[in-house]
Amino acid sequence: MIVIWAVAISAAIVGGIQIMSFRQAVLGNDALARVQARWAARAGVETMIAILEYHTENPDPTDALVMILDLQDHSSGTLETGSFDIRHFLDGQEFAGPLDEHSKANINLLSSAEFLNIRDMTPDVVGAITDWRDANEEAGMLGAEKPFYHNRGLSYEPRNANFQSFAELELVAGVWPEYTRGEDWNLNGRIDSNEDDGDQTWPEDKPDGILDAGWSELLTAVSRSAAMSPSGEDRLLLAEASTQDVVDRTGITEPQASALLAYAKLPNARLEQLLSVPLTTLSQSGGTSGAQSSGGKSGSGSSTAGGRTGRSSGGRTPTTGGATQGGPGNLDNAAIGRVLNECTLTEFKRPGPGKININTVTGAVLRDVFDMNPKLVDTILSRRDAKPTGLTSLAAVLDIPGMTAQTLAPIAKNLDVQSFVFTITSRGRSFIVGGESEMIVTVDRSMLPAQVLSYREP
Ligand SMILES: [Ca+2]
Ligand SMILES: [Ca+2]
Ligand SMILES: [Ca+2]
Repeated sequence: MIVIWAVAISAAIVGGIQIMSFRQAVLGNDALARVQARWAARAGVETMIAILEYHTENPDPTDALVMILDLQDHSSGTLETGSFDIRHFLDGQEFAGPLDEHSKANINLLSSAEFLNIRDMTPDVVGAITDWRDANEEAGMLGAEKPFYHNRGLSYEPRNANFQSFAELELVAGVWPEYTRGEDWNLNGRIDSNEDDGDQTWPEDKPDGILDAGWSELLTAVSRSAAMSPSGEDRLLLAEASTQDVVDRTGITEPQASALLAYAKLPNARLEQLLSVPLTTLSQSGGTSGAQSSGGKSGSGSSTAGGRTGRSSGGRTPTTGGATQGGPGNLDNAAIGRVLNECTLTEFKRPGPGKININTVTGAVLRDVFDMNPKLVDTILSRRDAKPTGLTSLAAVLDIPGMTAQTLAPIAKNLDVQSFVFTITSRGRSFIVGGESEMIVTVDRSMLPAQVLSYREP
């Protein structure tokens, strides 16, 4: 009897231990899968950062796309225990690689008129955004400053400085997440299962395999300016440069360089003006505001053909009305491009809001923020995409048929040909079933080592 009992009890104990260790093994397996997935995602992030840093150290001013393509080519990878992939959605299309924040317009740079072009933006929301951003405490006609938020029992008030993140926009009076996020409810720039299943789960979405991410597709707060030019050097500050410095840096002639320096001394000089007004006209506008504005008008008012001839004949005989014999001669498009890329009028102190990269900007931004003609936008994008090296300067945009100096001039101050800040949304998977992990990391590559601006794991 005792023996039988002993056997029965031992059997029960062994059975119990077996169940327990099986459960622990499952738990251990889950934990292992999670750890492996997380490190796989991290491997993706590190790969992207290494590529961004490589191109900061080895810039190629003759190829505006080389870094973007390099990021794309390494956007997925396999490790011993898992894999990663990095993708993002923009303007109805999924792209491999990290998101270029410079493909969007920076909230901190847009004018009220540009904000109003965006769908679902109303004048009161634009007023509140402006008040949030400006340093003063005076509410605009339709705006909202501190008292507005206090009277509604909110525990926060406007920053009165630049937006630090896109999500901060949702704190502004009258802004709803439905507008800012659209279907991208977790703001990761990627389509998640709950964002593509209709109203089965929150949020409501159109289950069409396309991510419509509302304003977050158009706007960013984290693109940054940098001192770095496409050639990798700090931009040349014209206020402190000699004629020889300008010649060495841009390859323009000495008379052209001194004309450029003369123009740079004028109080309301802007380098983008070179895109629409010949250098001879600009440098001879003599600093009197009247002469300058008439110079601007005659430049941008002349027919496209006239303007183009004026520039492209540069270097030979100046044909512009005001040019005197032996004048500097106008710059051709390539020279204008080098001046815009390599020179600056303002000393770089710290990173401010970044410009849009014409090489990665989406059609949606050009159409819906800058109100550009959709046909022209299609032409710009198809021409750009057909160029294996992309657009290496803003002047190259002028070579696109249908693009005129008048169309480009008003938005040129927002445009550039390079990008510094990227958001890497890396999804890691373990080879053990069920292990998945995501990391969203925003990186600024304008300094070495690259700087991580934000990091989250949703
Ligand atoms: Ca304010
Ligand atoms: Ca998402
Ligand atoms: Ca849903």
